[in-house]
Amino acid sequence: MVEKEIKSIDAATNEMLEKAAQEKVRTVFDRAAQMKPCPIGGEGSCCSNCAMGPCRVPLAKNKTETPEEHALRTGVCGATAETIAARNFARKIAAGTASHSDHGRRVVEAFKLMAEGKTKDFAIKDEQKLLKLALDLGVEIGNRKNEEIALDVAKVCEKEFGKQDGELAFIKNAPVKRQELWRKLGVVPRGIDREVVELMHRTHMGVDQDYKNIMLQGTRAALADGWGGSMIATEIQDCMFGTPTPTLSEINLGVLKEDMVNVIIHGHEPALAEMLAVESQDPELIKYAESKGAKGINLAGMCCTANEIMMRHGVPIVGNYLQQELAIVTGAVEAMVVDVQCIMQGLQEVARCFHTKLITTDERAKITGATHMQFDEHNPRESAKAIIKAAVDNYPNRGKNVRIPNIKTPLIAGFSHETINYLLGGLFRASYRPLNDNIINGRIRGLAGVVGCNNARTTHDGAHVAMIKELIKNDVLVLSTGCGAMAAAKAGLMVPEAAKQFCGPGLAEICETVGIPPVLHMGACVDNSRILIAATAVVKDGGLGDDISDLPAAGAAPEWMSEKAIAIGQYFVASGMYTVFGTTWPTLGSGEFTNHLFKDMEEMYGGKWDFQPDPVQAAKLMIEHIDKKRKALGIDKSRERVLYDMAMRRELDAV
Ligand code: NFS
Repeated sequence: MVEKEIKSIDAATNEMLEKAAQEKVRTVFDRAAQMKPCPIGGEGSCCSNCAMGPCRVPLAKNKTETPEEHALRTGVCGATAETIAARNFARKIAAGTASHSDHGRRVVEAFKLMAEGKTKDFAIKDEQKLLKLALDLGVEIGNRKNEEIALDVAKVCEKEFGKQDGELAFIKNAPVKRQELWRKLGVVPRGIDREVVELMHRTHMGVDQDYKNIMLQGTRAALADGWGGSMIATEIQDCMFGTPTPTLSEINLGVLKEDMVNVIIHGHEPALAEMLAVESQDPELIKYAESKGAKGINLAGMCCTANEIMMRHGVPIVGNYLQQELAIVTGAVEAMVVDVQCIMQGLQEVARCFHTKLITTDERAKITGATHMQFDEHNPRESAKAIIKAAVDNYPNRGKNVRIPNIKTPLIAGFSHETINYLLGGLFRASYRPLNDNIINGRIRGLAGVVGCNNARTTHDGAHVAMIKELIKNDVLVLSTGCGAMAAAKAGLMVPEAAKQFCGPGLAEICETVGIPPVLHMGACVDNSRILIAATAVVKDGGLGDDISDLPAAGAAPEWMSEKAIAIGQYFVASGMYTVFGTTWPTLGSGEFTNHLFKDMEEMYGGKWDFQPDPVQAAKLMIEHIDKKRKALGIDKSRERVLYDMAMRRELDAV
């Protein structure tokens, strides 16, 4: 792990950290400084799966360990370092898959209520997408009403979770060659819940004790996330809330308003956020806010929920994962409304130091000390109204110590697969052709997905921004989601003007011609499924091989921290993508298992894991991989020609 020198590269974050220190408010940054990570757990060498342990099998200090010595280094039950590291890694995949998929399930439930007419506040916003989904899922369209079609779509999706055999429906969205490979290896998921349950079973004490076999099921569960739970979440959300299109908005703590009631929606599932976006505009509630002395109601988003409502409504983003407590430190937040995932318990302690009300809304995620206001999916509008009213009522309690950093950055987001298709090909000839052509001719060197969290063990946003800058400088078009996308946006990389300032000449030219930023914001973490779909669309458009593993493309999560990131990484790898993580690597306690992930996987899937905490070095590894793929495709020469053009152009510029 790289020792971090500064806490954040973001000025607004640093300003609020100073305020927190002055006011003696303890945040994640202080807790991280105080709590040293456990080195044995950190490398995946601690097994607490039974009560004979926890057993620790740290990496041998002695590099010349003999096989006999190695065999003696086991847990009480005899589990080897390999088994222990693989179990721990696989359990992260199970938890990550469960999180994304339980989110997907909730969305399907709301969609079903809508289709049955049991909730009047949601509707079908993207009819085209609904019909496409119906076709994909074998649901009859005919002359039926949209609601009838939607109900059948909901029922098919619902079954995907509990299916016991067969194959997940969206597996068919992958390139044919990839599907065949998965079938050959026996990793096609049957049902989402089944794969998670089986993985938990197989990693229980005394079950699967062959790391390669454990990882086959790990892969199956991860695929059930990327091509299952996450993809269902994205597709159904698009149907019900609209498929994102390019939207201009703003990001950073400076989007909070001193003279308004500030409501932050934080978490992941967009149903409540959608309603809050509508209700925060309600004239009666605004009047109510005015009666309390405020100028209005300012809704802003935090973490992945922020991505969801910003892409669909232009609602501004307050910040990413490591900024959640700092938003409260401004002293200007009346309510922090949370649902599930990436919500720090530390929020409640910070909220206690101010007037902020921390409101939990989901029965699956309560926080001791917080106020619980259950979100009722049958009556979403009423739930949203009640929450906003509670926030307004809290406005008069605001203290004197308000300071909002005067820092915010514009961004354009909303690059769904459909939007990219349209932007490149136009409404009637929507296609990825221009993208493929420009990859083939070398103006665009390749594609990179830079995604994932922030991590308090490394400089906030630092690795994301350094990596992305290195990539776009080298003509790699970046697709981004989650906290990574927010880091890029804050650094000014999500506006078309960034192309000229930060990109290599080939990528700059494309961005300027099409009018897009060099870093395309594709949404929240579940929307990594959009990256899979985009990669498949590139394959299908032709000229760049016949599988995702043939593409000059790579993935990365340079500041990862959550188990969801491991699930995402594993489905990227199993989909054929070279994937490099930063910060720390959780299997280093077993050289053999790490080798399995870093080497064997490439033979199996054409994609593999890698670990490189230095973000610029990691970007270089990604570029090396991209160049390797260009060479295999026989398009490396065209790239050389472009480089030659570049040199000529520089010479011309110098004259
Ligand atoms: Ni995804 Fe990481 Fe959380 Fe979103 Fe941010 S921390 S794995 S990016 S908010 S899920």
